[in-house]
Amino acid sequence: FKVSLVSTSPIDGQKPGTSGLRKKVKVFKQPNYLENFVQATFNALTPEKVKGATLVVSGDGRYYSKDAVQIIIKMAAANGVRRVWVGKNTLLSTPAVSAVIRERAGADGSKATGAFILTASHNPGGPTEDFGIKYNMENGGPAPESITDKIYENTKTIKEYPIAEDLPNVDISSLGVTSFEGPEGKFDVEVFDSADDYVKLMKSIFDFESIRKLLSPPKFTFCYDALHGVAGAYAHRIFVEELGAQENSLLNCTPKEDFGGGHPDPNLTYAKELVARMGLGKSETGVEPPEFGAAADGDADRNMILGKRFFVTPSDSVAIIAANAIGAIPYFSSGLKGVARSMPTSAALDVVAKSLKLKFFEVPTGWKFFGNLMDAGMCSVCGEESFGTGSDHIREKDGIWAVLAWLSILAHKNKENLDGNSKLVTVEDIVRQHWATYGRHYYTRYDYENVDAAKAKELMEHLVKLQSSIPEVNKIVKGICSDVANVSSADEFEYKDPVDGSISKHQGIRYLFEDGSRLVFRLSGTGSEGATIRLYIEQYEKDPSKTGRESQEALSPLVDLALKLSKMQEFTGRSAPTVIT
Ligand code: VG1
Ligand code: CO
Repeated sequence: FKVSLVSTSPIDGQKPGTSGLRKKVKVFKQPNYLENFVQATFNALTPEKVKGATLVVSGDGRYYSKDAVQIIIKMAAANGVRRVWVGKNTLLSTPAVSAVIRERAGADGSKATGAFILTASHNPGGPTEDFGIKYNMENGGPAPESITDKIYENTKTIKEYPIAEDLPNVDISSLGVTSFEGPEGKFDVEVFDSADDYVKLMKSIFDFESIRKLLSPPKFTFCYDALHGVAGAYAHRIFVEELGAQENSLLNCTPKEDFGGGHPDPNLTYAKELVARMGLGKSETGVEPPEFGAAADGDADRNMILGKRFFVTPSDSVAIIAANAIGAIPYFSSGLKGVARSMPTSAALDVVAKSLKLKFFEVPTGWKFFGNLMDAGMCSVCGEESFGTGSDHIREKDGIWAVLAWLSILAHKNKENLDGNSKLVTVEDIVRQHWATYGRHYYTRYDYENVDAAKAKELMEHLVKLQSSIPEVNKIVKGICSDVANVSSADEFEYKDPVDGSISKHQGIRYLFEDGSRLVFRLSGTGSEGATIRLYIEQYEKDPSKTGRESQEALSPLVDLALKLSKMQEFTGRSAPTVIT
């Protein structure tokens, strides 16, 4: 192939957010839009990460991925990349990409040094919906802010990019290597199985035999909903072939470019079919719900865990996994190096860390902050309130890993109960037992999506201004509601990375109360249009006789306070949030 230089000019708005660049497909389809971002990324990397390097390019298979992968292949070739690895049909979950970077070796021993992940995660897909792209580094984790800042700077000055225009499109639907000869030598594109490396890794972490026993009929029943995302490319292999689950326990497990028209976000609002099956819908289906249910988002890094007629709050999920990991999961048999959560995630994990005397870290929202801790051997298990849970087996959150972690805990607790008439320990039993031991963190998140960006900014500025006088805040608080505790401090969260000393400012507005309750306000960094305001509300209850309340009811005084304190309706014109989780 030949290399041609195409001249281009900067395009506004290519700043990577919490997890890469996410825009409407029609924005990505503008001339040079994708190309500029890809070249800005190549230019932000050190030369040895490009020239002669091996790169992974794949994602959740959403609409436009098949075009994007061919463009990136042609640009990689022109930039002197030696090999591009593509999952069959461009399918690789985000955790699988991380695993492939860390674990996979080519026939000649070659290893990947980075990846372009093509996904907009839980955002809908299709011609009128979202596409996205992000870059992951040699450790398998998202590029740190130092790199994403450089990428953004490069998008503002870009003048040209090289591309191998005459390189034929590669058939990404069949496995194998296609070799080309360019001005700088050989260039290979290898299409490989999307699941092999990931399945191998999962088998090295968990005791598949004990989970298989749990899943064998008739006692324990199971259900998994991939919401037509890329998790479907793994679910059949892992749950049915390896672990013996019934075929009909899989819902929406065929990956689709538009996620079947749905919103591939695993929560009680969007995972409707699973919610109904688990007995959490508005009306009962008449069929006894399974003991365990779970769902994933588009790129399979998120998870929702459900028991029979029971929802597990993600902040509790990571705390429960941390509290039970050591006996139940072989990977952790020698202990946990430490645990971490994102700032808005509830403090349920903090209580476990304290009681088990584990190192503990609180980081800004977004998985990239956990990676440094893990690379330094300081953290084994971590999680976010946004249905993200994971461990140091890779450098991304991992939806299927979380399901296998829960199944391992259930298998461990039910070792003696699978035969005969003894009662099973259920998901609900495990959660209630956890609350009895550690206390309960009532938790909810309100999202106001697609709010006018200027108004959202004003609301945030109003909340920051209020923070300058705590006595003034408490006067307002008492005027709104007399039975909440006093605000003890308020700030904007700032994080100093304990490994590299880098500082991230303005990571969310916090109001902290004397009884441990918290209100947190942030603007989303993953939307593609307007602004999304996230409001996180948390209240700690230590008294075991009071941990069984309905969460929205328990939190209603704090919710009311948060809405009035922030003047939510006044600024946004919204009387209710778009989604409550
Ligand atoms: C959201 C979540 C955050 C998560 C991020 C990426 O970010 O709040 O916890 O890490 O999405 O997840 P934001 O900035 O919109 O609040 V995913 O599954 O979209 O890669
Ligand atoms: Co995701």
